[in-house]
Amino acid sequence: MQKPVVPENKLVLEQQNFLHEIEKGLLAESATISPKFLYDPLGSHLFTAITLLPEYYPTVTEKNILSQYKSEIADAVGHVETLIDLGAGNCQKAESLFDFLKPSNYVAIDFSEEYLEDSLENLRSKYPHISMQSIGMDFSQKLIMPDTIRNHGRVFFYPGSSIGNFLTSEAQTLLTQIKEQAGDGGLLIGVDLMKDDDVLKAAYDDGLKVTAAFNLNILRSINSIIGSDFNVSQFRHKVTINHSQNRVELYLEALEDLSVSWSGNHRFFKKGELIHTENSHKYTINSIQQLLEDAGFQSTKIWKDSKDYFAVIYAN
Ligand code: AVI
Repeated sequence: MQKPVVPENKLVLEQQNFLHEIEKGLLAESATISPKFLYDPLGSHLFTAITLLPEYYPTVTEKNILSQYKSEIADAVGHVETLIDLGAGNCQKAESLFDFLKPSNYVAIDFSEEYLEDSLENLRSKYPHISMQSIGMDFSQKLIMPDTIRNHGRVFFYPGSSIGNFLTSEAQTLLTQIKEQAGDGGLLIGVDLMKDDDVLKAAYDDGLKVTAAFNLNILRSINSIIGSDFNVSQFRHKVTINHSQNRVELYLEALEDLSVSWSGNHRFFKKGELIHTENSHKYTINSIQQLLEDAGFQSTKIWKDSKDYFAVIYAN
């Protein structure tokens, strides 16, 4: 399968935007790297590995909710002309909806297009009656659907509580854009709910250290984008639970005094200094309903697991 052709000047512009964004984060007093850079090809595979860990409850819990309530969900969602999968990754979650939502078209959107096309190639042969399209898009910046996608019967699918990786204001902006783009359709979204610290700690700092590798890999991802010389062995994975913000926070902590350089720039890190790499917000039913309502959604239907760990919501 041929990869979509991206004009070279668009790639150069994208690289330049990323360079500015990364540089700004690295040079800030409290250094940050956007979590979107976690998902280079290796990072995407490491994330898939995380979803298979027994400690990482969100994936399996969401899967069970979708399977247990599939007929209720199908009734609530109704006709699906186009299923639009935000952050599709290996496309497996969307595939599990095909038999009960029965979309005519499937649009997979993700940041890492290379990984996406590989995933879609398998799906096309399994579901020849569904027309499929992949789009490489950083929808954290702006969600724009191509004109070729009919605006009738659009159902957005945003599983895995990925909405939780945005700051509340950013989540609000994205949900508002989804509502605008959904038209007469809606949004099927998975959200992680607030729970005890020990469950969260285990999920984000697993015994096999897969999440540590996923987090540390962001430094390699950054090296390949801006030509920096981060050495992953000089950092460790650190997880904090921020109760005032209702979120799990991921950091990389410098294990020694060190310096990192890239294209004429550099940054010193003192031993113990942190780079903030990710937030994972956890919601209450009220807080997520409020976000959806503020984004313009008028009604919500909610399904949860028996432990109240996770919720799947259809909003329209
Ligand atoms: C993709 N996202 C919802 C995951 C989460 O749980 O916030 C990313 C992740 N980071 C560490 N483990 C999983």
